[in-house]
Amino acid sequence: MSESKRLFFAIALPEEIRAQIVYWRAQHFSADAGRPLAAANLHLTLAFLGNVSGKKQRALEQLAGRIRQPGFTLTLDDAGQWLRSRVVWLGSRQPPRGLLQLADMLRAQASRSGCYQSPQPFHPHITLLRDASHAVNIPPPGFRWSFPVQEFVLYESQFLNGRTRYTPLNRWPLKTEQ
Ligand code: 3AM
Repeated sequence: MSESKRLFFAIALPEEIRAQIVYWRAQHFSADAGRPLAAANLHLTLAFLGNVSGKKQRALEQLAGRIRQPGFTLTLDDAGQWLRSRVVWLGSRQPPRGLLQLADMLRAQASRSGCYQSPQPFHPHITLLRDASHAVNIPPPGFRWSFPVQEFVLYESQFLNGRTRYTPLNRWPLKTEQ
């Protein structure tokens, strides 16, 4: 039997947006605010799958390949902190409908395939800092970060040599924006 992998579906961020976010984060948050995610790891999770066997991964990939959703523009114009989960995040004041529909579909497919899905509503966000256990001042994003989302990605999450690494395993296109 093949080994299981820790998997999640997410949206990747363009490299130049990641660089701008990391620069903004370094300007506004001190080292004791929390543990910054590496630039390469910045992403927006759509559905967390947990530990998945090779067989289940292939079934989930087939289902993902059947999704016919339009692309959308993602604007990162909101930021905040969740003290319970100890994260500082970036998000959208008005998440696009296409994003919410895509996450709904992937979460429903995951749930039907036996991957536990939290009953909590989906709050699309990009985690910037983890272990942010004390309240910090969150400035508004300095300017609008907007970019077209034309695909979604299946990532493997690994913890190796004290570091978290996210490796893209597969990706699927969204339909061209109207
Ligand atoms: O980008 P964020 O931080 O929202 O928090 C984990 C991360 O999402 C989330 O999956 C993404 C990649 O690791 N995650 C990890 N364990 C989880 C769990 N048990 C989880 N989401 C839900 N349930």
